[in-house]
Amino acid sequence: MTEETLFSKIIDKSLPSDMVYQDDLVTAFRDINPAAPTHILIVPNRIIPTVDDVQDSDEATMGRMLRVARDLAREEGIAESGYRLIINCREHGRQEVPHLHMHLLGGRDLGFMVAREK
Ligand code: DGP
Repeated sequence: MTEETLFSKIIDKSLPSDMVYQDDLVTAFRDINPAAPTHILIVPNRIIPTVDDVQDSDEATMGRMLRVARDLAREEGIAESGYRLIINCREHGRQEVPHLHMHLLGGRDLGFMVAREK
């Protein structure tokens, strides 16, 4: 069995969060340290450590994450102005929590996608 993660405890509600959505495949909650007016994390209920660990059988879950992102962006009123979806992976991606998650960020101009090396 896969070990518990911070996010799996949020998913099973043993840790509190500002949860905005949950279904059979995914859960969404507000980031504890928001980087934009809207900053929501959309995570698979199944513990998948990184994008590199996604299985072919997770295809429906990956699609659900995008659909939920679209719906939440509309609910947050940022669909028209635009937003960014980010999934960090491992060390170079600066992934901090080893439970796959997609950041939904919006509500302001987010600047360039990646800081360029000087
Ligand atoms: P990443 O660097 O992609 O692994 O992003 C991890 C995000 O998780 C980071 O933006 C902060 C957020 N986070 C960490 N701990 C908690 C927590 O306990 N609750 C919530 N809601 N968010 C958390």
